Amino acid sequence: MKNPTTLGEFIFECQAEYPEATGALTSIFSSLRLAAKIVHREINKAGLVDITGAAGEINAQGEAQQKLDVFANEKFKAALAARGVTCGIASEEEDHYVFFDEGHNLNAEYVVLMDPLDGSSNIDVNVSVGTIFSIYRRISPVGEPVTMDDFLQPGRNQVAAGYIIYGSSTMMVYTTGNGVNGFTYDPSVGVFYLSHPNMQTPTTGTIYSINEGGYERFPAGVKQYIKYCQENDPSTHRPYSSRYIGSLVSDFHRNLIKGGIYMYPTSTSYPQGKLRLLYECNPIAFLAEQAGGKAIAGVSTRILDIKPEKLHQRVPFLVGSPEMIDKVEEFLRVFG
Ligand code: AHM
Ligand code: MG
Repeated sequence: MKNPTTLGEFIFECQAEYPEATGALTSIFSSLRLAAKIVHREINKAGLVDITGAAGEINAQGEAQQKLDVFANEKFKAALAARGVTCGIASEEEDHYVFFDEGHNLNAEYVVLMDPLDGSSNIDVNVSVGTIFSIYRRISPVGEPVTMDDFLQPGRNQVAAGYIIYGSSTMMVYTTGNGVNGFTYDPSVGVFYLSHPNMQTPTTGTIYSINEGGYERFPAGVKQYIKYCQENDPSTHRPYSSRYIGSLVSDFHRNLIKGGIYMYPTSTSYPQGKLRLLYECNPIAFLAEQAGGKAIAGVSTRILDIKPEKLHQRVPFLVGSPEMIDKVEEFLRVFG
């Protein structure tokens, strides 16, 4: 590739199209980019823990080793606080939201919600994990402490959202509501390059992703849809392939590119669903829709229209190629 566009250049060019932009969002992306590089480095040496010491142990330098999800939380939080453009964050790793009350952050307009390291149980076995983020404009007055209402906004209010996938390559994929773009990290130069411009998901696909071990506990409509996926019908390319990594970012990323459906429905084990609305489902739903896909919690329930009631709220989550979401919705409508 000749003169590849870097993530920094891309954001700068996008900002230039909006003369009224303050550059605050650009700074937030710089923070996320920096923390992503640090987490990338740390994840890539995770396999050495048996040599250098596991989480909770003291390493050769006499420092306590942190668990990687805690480490990622601290790095993203610190990077966001340092730029003075974020007034508060909410994170899967924090029970309550965190108010940044120092310096310019007091007058900042944005809040960031994140899952700093989703799927972290996969790290021990060298499987891809991800960071998920979601950015909103605050609704409380600038200069005052953030309030819970700043974080409990419906997903359709998101200004930007994205994820970092720490996979065979590390990538950042994000949207600001104007399409989805993906950037691949070159660790030798420490730069993300635009590798997947204007990502569009296929209107249908041949992959379904669900933890099928829970089959007996799923709603009837989901069970019937799984059976539909498994039926033999060459004219609709069935049976589909079952692919489930157990790492939302990785499962979604694959389906986004290849076409497919990801489901984490309600079950008797998780009556509300397992995944978290604010920092897992909403950002992924925003990306899905921006790429031409759909994301629902159930019949006629668009994820981005749900009014959140609490920070760590769980919801059932079905996301993917639009025709596949329409099909599962039909089954839910008929069988419940
Ligand atoms: P986590 O936030 O505790 O890591 O859980 C979220 C993860 C998702 O990445 C993944 O899709 C799902 O949980 C897997 O759950 P399960 O093991 O029940 O299939
Ligand atoms: Mg998570």
